Amino acid sequence: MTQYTLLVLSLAVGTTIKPSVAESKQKPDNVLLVISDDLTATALGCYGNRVCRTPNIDRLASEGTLFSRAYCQATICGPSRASMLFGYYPYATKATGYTSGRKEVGSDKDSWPQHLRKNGYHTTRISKVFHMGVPTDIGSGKDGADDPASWNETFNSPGPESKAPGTGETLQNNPGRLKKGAAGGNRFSVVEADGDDLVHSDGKTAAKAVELIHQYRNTDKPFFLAVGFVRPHVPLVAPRRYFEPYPAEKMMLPPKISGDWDDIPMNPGNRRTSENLQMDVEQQKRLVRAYYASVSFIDDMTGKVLKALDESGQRKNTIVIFTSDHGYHLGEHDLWSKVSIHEESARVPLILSVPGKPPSICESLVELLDLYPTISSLCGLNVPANIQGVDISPMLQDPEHRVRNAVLCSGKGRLYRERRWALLDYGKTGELYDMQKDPLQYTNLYHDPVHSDRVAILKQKLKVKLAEIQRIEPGKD
Ligand SMILES: [Ca+2]
Repeated sequence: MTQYTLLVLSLAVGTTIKPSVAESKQKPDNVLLVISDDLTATALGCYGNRVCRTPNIDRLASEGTLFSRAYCQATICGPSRASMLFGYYPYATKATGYTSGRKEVGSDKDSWPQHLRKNGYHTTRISKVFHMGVPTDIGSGKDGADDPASWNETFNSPGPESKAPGTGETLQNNPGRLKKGAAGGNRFSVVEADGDDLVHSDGKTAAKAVELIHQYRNTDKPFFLAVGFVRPHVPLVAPRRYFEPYPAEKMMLPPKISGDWDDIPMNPGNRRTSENLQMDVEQQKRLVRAYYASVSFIDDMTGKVLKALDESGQRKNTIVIFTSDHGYHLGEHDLWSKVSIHEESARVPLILSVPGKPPSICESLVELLDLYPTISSLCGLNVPANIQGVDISPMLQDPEHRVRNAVLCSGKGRLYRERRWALLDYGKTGELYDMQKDPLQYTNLYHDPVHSDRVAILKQKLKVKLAEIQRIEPGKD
């Protein structure tokens, strides 16, 4: 927990507590949701990364509450976003594919933005909030699996993705680097792009957000503005200047532990490895470099959006949320990408900056599902009784506050993660980690006789949890 201790110290020394919002305010707080795509918390400075440059997100964290144990409910885009936006575990909705979740949830339920919309908010989506295919829907500028009932207005941000002019390369399945240029599609391709931010989807998204934020200053309604960035989802395409701080030869890879794979069961979630992607160490370092460049790009775009909020005078009455739909592996256990339910893939960055609340770090277990009830509560709205998250707003005042003993995440398997123990359940086999002694998950205790009772207890708790949440409760209130 050293990185958190450092951040606590810097918070204690460097910041002051913001004054409370006046009780006589005319309208409820606005809500700005910034959601990145495939962004692992481990890439952010405020979560302890000392190489990747994320000054804007770090500043937001220093002004708000950083949740150090926040988890997604699915380690792939569509189901995670459907879960977060409709307030149900994927086990309840069966929304597990290319979907917004609307079809599975039904027309009588309100999404989170729709709930705000029905209560007087002007709701806006820019780019990928519900699921969109990257790069397919981004290249064509399509809506993806959107939910029109959620929004007053929507804007897409088409971008060239791997067709962007610049220096391209294909990192995966390219031994000997015989293929030149950036291959298209959903794969580890990189473009150090010529031109400025506005060439790209995320540059356009930030510019539209800035324009709207200034425009909303003069409106009577509060706004819910959802800003979706598509980086660092592959292809890793960003303006050239974002690559410059990251020479490939200086990139560090996670330690490669001899025999690390011997106690990890083979399952479909572990399918993207250095071995089957045929990436040598240099290619792995070039991937980390391009990922960091993509993260710095969306950090810069986040900074532009926050600056507009400041300059338009609306920061003091706007709730800001920064998060991602799931995490990502950058070579831990020689794994890459998502789908795995190991820590780096299941944990997400989550920062809430709420007017009147002091900066803090909260280590309580929280889920992305909790955002819907939490923001509803903070906006003074009722919390629909049928949704499955929990209001975590008391944590903003009291970081020791707890609402759950475990989080649940699905991928190829089920993660049941308590504060100390993480059970990765694959049915007949699994993994068990002591997250206090082994936070990087190197020693699987699942088959250790010393822990057989613990495995049985955790599996039983998981079974009870799954039984509790497997259906959508009727009604809205
Ligand atoms: Ca994603």
